[in-house]
Amino acid sequence: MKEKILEALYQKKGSYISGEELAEKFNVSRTAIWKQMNLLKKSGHKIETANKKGYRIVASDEKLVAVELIQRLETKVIGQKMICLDTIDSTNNYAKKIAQEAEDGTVVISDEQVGGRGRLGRNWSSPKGEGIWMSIILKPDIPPTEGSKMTQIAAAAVCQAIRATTGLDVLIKWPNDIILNGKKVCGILTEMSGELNQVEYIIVGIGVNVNIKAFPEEILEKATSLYLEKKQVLQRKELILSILQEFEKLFENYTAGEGLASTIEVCRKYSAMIGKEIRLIQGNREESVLALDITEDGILKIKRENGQEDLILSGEVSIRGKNGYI
Ligand code: BTX
Repeated sequence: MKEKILEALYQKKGSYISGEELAEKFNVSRTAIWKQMNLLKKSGHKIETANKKGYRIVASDEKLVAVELIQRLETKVIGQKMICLDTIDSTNNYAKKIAQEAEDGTVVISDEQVGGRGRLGRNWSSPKGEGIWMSIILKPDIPPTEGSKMTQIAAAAVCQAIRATTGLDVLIKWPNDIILNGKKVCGILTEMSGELNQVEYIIVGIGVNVNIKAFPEEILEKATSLYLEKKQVLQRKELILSILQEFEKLFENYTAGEGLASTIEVCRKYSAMIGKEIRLIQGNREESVLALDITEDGILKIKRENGQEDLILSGEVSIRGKNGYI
């Protein structure tokens, strides 16, 4: 009931809807509507009441609301089912719990993560209301060996979305980071479940530091936010919509049999590494190599100091810039 009323309010796009109309629509009393409005207000929705006019919703960026986002989202599948949470350990964990029953393309977003995860058990700082902490559940008909390509698709999508909505010159640090002025502004964590030759589901976790004002001491040197670089508070909703729309376009190209061509075009164009000397860390071996290219399959091609060329799969290595993070 609450969700349905919320949907009706958002459909009015900020205009008033009377208590009477709502009561009729849902076949309940006006008092019942009034009670539901109070519950909605209590859970953080801004609803204005005016005599004779009724109720209207005041959309704000502070509250991420699934029905509002879905109404504005221009996609066919990605995000058409969406869950917005106030707080959670990790949206990837939540997505995993619901993945088997969830529809393909379901998106889980949380205002805050208290156990946000990076790769290899690392932490991902996810303060309340200041970032986009979301996971996309995918159920593509592909073998698990293709899974890491979803990271490339997500990286290209986030890179294009940030560029389009903010004008900031973000770059992609292969395989899973988006960087801005040499610091990490977004990280991607792709996880998978399946059998040897068939994926059951893939979860693409995306964390974007949007309006973070200050970072914890231990990541101060390597982390930044869009706010800190742009010196302006940005609308998370706009960026969420743009990321999901870009993701769907690139993902559709991939599933339509085009391979990763359009994704790799973006990854190459906005690469933070191609043509640069980087530090390649494999286990406890560390060496300086030249990043040559990203292949059509999303694999990094490098040249070692002895002239030997090699292909590096994501997940095998850590990469640092010659003098620091990148
Ligand atoms: P990663 O392993 O490449 O990066 C993790 C490292 O990044 C940490 O060890 C820390 O040094 C640094 N770090 C931690 N928090 C931040 C931050 N907010 N900004 C910049 N640097 C940071 C990257 O892993 C993958 C991150 C994915 C996060 C998303 S959020 C939604 C989804 N749910 C979830 O639990 N994870 C994903």
